[in-house]
Amino acid sequence: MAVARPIRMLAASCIILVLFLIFQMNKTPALISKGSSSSSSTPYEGITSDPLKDPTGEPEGKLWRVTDGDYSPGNSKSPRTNAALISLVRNEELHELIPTIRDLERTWNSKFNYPWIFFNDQPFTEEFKKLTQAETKAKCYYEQVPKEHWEVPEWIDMDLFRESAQLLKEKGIQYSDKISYHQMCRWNSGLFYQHPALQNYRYYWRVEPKVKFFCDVDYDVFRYMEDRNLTYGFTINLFDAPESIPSLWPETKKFLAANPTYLNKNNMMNWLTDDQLRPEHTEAANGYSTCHFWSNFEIGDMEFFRGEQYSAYFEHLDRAGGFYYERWGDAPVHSIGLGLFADKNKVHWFRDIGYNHIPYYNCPTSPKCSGCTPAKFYAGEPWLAKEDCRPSYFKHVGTH
Ligand SMILES: Nc1nc2c(ncn2[C@@H]2O[C@H](COP(=O)(O)OP(=O)(O)O)[C@@H](O)[C@H]2O)c(=O)[nH]1
Ligand SMILES: [Mg+2]
Repeated sequence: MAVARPIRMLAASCIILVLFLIFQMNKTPALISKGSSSSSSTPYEGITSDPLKDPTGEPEGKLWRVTDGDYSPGNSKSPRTNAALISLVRNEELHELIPTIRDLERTWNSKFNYPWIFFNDQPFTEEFKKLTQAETKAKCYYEQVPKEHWEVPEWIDMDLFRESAQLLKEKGIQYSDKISYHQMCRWNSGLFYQHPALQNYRYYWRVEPKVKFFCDVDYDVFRYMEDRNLTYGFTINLFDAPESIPSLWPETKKFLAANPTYLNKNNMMNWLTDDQLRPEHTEAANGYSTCHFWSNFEIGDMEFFRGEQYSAYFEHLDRAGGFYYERWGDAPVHSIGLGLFADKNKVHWFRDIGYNHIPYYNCPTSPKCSGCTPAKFYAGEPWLAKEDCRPSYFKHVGTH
């Protein structure tokens, strides 16, 4: 039986519409695009193109280069400032760490020779020490985390921890039942800068095994921080899983109510509480957008973390128990601390440092870079694109 023409047209239109929708769902989304808000049909107001598509050069102003002084390792009169490359790592990760050290030495540290300090809750093996030191002319130090910084605090109820961990696991929160992951997050949140081996250092650059660096950086990054009195530098800005931090923002609000003068007048509250880019995230995290500096890369001023505001904030969070009863990460904790107590003009996006920790990238368009695709933000499934919080950061804070 012949199908009437209008029906044929309708069927064809439906097929075209379905194909179009499938294409839209599968295509790689524009990095800086509309908000994923289902409740809002208005475009996300903010930056419309990924700044990494534009050519990236070196930052402006005076930069310290190898030609500005004698950066040989061990030269106490070098222009180096008091800073170190730091890495918390397990002995078993040695072979994932070596290529990372090699990358960072090749692109940067072989020029400036800042010391490396490795941290571990266990003693490092002789093999670990030998193979890491062999990758750099700079001095390497091997430090154990003090027991009292790593152990679960006495006020944590372990039965409650196990129960909560199980619930989080059922919600698909990775590592929620792995106690060492909670210990690591807590240490990175509020204890690393209290380690005796770091007491005489001001700046740190955090490095994790398996991360990659792609671009030659020809200036002393730590002097860059010092000369501009910067507090913190990052490469990637991401959303977090709200289920891992439901009470982090409510606890933060309690802390702020008790300490209203701690809030920096130039804070980043609008970024922390953005409810436009991913409203359902902000709602699920009880008012926090979950946007954070991805802390597997960070270059920071420990004076900020050791300062009155952040120290008191960490103390409050630590007592609240969320490092164990939930799975608070050091990334949201550092980020909220910075967003509230630091001056937003003292936080810097190191757009020129090509970086990858699986699965996200910071890959600038620059002849100094190789091995990554310029402006490609992630590798893997297309849904990863929506974890990008840079549009919100650029909108509320800027691209500096
Ligand atoms: N020494 C030590 N390092 C750890 C432990 N757990 C994690 N780390 C380190 O902490 C960092 C973050 O851990 P990782 O497994 O990469 O977490 P992810 O990046 O969130 O998947 C890495 O540098 C790890 O080497 C631990 O129990 N002991
Ligand atoms: Mg990692």
